[in-house]
Amino acid sequence: MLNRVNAPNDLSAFWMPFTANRQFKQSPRMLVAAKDMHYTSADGRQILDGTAGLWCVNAGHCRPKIVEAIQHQAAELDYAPAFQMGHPIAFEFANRLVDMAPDGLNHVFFTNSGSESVETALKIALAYQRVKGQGSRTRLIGRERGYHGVNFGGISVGGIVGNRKMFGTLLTGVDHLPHTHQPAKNSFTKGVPEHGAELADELERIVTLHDASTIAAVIVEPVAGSTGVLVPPKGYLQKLRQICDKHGILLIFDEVITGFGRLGTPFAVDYFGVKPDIMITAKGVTNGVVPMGAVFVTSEIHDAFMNGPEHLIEFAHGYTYSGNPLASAAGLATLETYKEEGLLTRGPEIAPYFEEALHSLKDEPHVIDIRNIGLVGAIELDPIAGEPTKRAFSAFIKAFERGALIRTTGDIIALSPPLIISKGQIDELIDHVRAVLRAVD
Ligand code: PXG
Ligand code: PLP
Repeated sequence: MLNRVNAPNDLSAFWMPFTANRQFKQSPRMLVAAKDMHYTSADGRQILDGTAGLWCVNAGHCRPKIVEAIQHQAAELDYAPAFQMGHPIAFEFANRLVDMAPDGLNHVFFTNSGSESVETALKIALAYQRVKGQGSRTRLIGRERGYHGVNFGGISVGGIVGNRKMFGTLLTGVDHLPHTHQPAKNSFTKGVPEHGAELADELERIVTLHDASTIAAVIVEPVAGSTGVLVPPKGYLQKLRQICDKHGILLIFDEVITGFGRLGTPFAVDYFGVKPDIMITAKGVTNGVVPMGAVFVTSEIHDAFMNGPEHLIEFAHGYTYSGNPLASAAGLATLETYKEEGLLTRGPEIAPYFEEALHSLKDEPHVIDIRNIGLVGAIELDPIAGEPTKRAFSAFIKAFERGALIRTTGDIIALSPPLIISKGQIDELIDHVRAVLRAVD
């Protein structure tokens, strides 16, 4: 008997992620097709994609090379076991990724998402300290307003109360740096804010409290994405690096959003000139088309594991789909598309235009701050008294009705369009936002 009590078009079976399910199912917003900068909605409208899907479709939608590569791979080798077996395309993809990654990040561990990449990175950090004979280094330091996905390690080091409070005691031995958002000092800054580098010194305080010999790693997003585009103050990341070096603590950058061109450079590491020991990526690694994540580590970390009897597994970790053939094929074609079109280094050409367009919203109703870097921007709205998030959510709905996909978090509108966006399309996107700001209560 069918375990289904609903009509064929009933929406109730799918418990949607990070969605107001009841609201959505009363008036669904369905996307049925996509091409380049646009989605097609179920009612046949063209929707300008202001968010690259969920910050992942960096090369735009349904790009021919990527589509062909997946079709070909699905027919040639659909799946191969990931443990104790290999298939060439995963190795080829890893080599190409390492070639383009910042110097020194020479090895890649494949996962299926940003969240899995985060868990993988935290486990590598803990295990690395142990194989180096520093097993007392078990603490992990995250940051307030950090987003590191939704699995237990990630929400433990993450700093979003709503994502943590329902789930018990989480990982033990975690502490948090303060976030770097200082609207009183930095509001309406274009690019990197002047004030706040000293917030990195809080790491010294945390080290003094716990002792360096107990701390394995610090994990931060170079630019916090999910909690509203918090750009690090000038000199802040450099300071974190120095303090980590001083105390033998690993530095992990979560580049799930910043990786693959979002800041106008291939990685945030390239933008800020600060190198982590472990770099977490996902999303843009396959243009979001097939789920995949990739965790980059230095040779020093990788080689530390390559000890002991050669028939033994060096690191007890991995996923059924690590290096999946379809994902690897999509990833290779994605890198080719990025390269052919120069998409990962469009910063100098397009970011200043985006910045000016975004900041032209400064005097529109409800706007209390605007922040930007590369091709990501945030417009923070004054919340409706007693009803936080409502104003931004209604802006989101109105934008969709007008023909633009934007993203909101709290009362912040975040824009992160595909990197193929033209100047005309930037104007169009900003015009939609302007009209929406004028229309919302
Ligand atoms: N780390 C960071 C820095 C992220 O931004 C993850 C980890 C988790 O990735 P997965 O693939 O497991 O979702 C993310 C994901 C939004 C939004 O609009 C942000 C993310 C995902 C969905 C929506 O803020 N970031
Ligand atoms: N749960 C069970 C019962 C499994 O057998 C496996 C993998 O074999 C997993 C979870 C993990 O799945 P994945 O490797 O896709 O993360």
